[in-house]
Amino acid sequence: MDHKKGQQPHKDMKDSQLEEFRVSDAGEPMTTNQGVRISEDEHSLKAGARGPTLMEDFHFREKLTHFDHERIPERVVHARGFGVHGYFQVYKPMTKYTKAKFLQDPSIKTPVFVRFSTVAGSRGSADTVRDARGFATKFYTEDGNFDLVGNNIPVFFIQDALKFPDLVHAFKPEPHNEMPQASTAHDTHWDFIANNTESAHMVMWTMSDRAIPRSYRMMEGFGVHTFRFVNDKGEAHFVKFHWKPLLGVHSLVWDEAQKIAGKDPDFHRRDLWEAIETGNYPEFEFGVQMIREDEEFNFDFDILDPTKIWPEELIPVQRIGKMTLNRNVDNVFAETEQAAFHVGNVVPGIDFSNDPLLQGRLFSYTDTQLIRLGGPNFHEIPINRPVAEVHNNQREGYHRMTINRGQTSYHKNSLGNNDPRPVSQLDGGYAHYQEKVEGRKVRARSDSFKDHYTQAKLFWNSMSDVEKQHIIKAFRFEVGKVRSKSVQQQVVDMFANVDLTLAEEIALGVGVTPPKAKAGDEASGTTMAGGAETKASPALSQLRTAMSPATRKVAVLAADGFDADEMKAVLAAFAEAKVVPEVVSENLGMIAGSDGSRLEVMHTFLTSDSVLFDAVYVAGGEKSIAKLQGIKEAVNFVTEAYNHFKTVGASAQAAGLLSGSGIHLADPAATSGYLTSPDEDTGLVIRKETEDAGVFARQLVDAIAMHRHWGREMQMIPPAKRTD
Ligand code: HDD
Repeated sequence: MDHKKGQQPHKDMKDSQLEEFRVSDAGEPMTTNQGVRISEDEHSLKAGARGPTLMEDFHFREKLTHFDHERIPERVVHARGFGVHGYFQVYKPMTKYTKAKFLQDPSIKTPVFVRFSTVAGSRGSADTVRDARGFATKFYTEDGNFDLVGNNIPVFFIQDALKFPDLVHAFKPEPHNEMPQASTAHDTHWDFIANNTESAHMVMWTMSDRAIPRSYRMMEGFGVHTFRFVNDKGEAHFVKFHWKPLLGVHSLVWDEAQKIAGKDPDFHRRDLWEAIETGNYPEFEFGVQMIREDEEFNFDFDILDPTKIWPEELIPVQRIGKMTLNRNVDNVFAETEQAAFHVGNVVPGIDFSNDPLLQGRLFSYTDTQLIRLGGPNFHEIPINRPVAEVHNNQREGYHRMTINRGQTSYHKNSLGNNDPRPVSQLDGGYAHYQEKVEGRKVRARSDSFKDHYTQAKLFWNSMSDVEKQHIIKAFRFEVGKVRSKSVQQQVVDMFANVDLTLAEEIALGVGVTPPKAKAGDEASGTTMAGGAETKASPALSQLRTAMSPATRKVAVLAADGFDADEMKAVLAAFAEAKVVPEVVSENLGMIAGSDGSRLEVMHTFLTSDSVLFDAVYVAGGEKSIAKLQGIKEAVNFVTEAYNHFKTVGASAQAAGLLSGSGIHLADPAATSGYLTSPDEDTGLVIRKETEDAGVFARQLVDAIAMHRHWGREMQMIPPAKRTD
């Protein structure tokens, strides 16, 4: 079970440790929890078939008692989440900076367990709500567990952990009526924001597309806080941790996200589950930004302030390793629900900084597990066990699994040979970094934390026009749902300190007075040196992210009589590019192509929906197209994909169907619809009569790789509102 001394961990080590706890019931007789075989499981024991149930029915009592206790308290935040296994490999030894063993040897595969989550919603809430996403990674290293408990947003709402309960009370459903679920679009949240202006920077991120990711596989992860790397000479560097998805950073659009919440509330977990089941393993590169100890005060932000990023252009992210997620859990409760992450789980070579938010988290995570997992032995639950051996004098408590042998359970002792004994740093003993600290005991915050707007502005300045439009709309939606005019006005006045146009647009949308204050005025808080207000950090825009068609889900709309040659060429191009096609038609079963070949239908227009796909391909073939054109849901399917800026591929034969969807091909006279020519739209891939099916298929794949075709959205925005 636990790995033997001197043996290095490998990626299967956690798996084999879990193996001891796995149970298969296949072919086994049913028993009670005492192992007594059960002969009957449908009728309780009664005095006569219509008589009272008897207390002595031990099977009934046990089954009901267990059922009554099957829930544990959900996480107070991040209640809804999904976990998967994988492994991590470093690219090159990081010995110069850290002695952490899992960051030394590129041949070692360290097992990991990752839990992705939303923050605000209950355990049964929808996946696609607007929210930050948790990105918590447990590395089962040779030196013990290292937990990186981060988010997909690199900053946080508050600077001091003492305010965390207030923040969470404000964004959770309001206490008097428990509404709304999994949403910050309500009065108390925005009242908190307007009265706690340190939140400005993170709010810019939560109102951006980052808060509606397309997939857990397509979002960045951030450790948020400043940590320390410490090498074997005791030298330290400040470090920030990053996860960079190889598929790039991609998002949903807001209308789509809301509809998916109803059509498939499990959208993100299904996406992750299916990707892993089909061998499309999500991959994330591990990045570090490092600052020398003597550079601590060289920046126009305080590196201890968790509401600040270290702009990548200033301090580059070095990619030092890669994580591959390749195994789904066997049982969600046993693994994901019982996983206990703790930002304080560090290994030699990794240490903390004095970030007051981080320091407060060090208390909260163990405390919360005590109530959730019912006692101090939660580290013995299979998913939480380190692969490193555990020896100490801790005994007893609820649900103790280990049977510790021997007479002594204290240190120091003579009766037990003074074992287990602390060891020196050379033997792997953890030694805290010896930072010199002095000060008065004060309840105060450093002046260097008082700039609340410069980086919020940096974020805004770094957005493309289309991203800015999304932010404006998100604010209008969220603040538009606030009932208090006073709170709405406060929000508008607050964000005037970030950008005046942004604030004016919000004011217009929610019907309050446009702000008078200008960004950069006194009211905007202390502006730090460096004139950062006008700067941009290009790395913050999603438009610069990696583009790939791989694992994109495409709805193939087809009916009997589809063009078999075209279909063959398209499916071959999809397979080569790892695009995932799924056939949608009127009924389940098989459909026949022009050459009699048969294709299985995976979804109908009732069981599926346009919002669940990344793109649509309307198969060629006059008969098939004519059939689809007569189905209202099929026409709507295409309309919606188009309106969500997705790739739409079709043959020119489908002009009638497309026109019903508001897409008019090469018809300069068209007055409705958004585009008149496919040439203007990178996402409209139309196969002309004579065009080779293979060429068409490759163009389709290229368009799918682009993810969205924002030119279409900019055309949809009335000219007066366009910022270009
Ligand atoms: Fe937290 C859970 C991330 C601030 C207290 N947090 C939790 C999880 C993630 C984060 C990803 C879910 C872990 C899992 O999947 O089980 N939290 C963050 C980040 C923060 C942050 C990135 C700011 C940088 N958290 C934070 C503060 C406190 C907490 C300031 C309290 C002082 N967080 C908790 C908690 C949770 C938690 C109450 C709830 C369930 C749990 O810990 O296990 O202790």
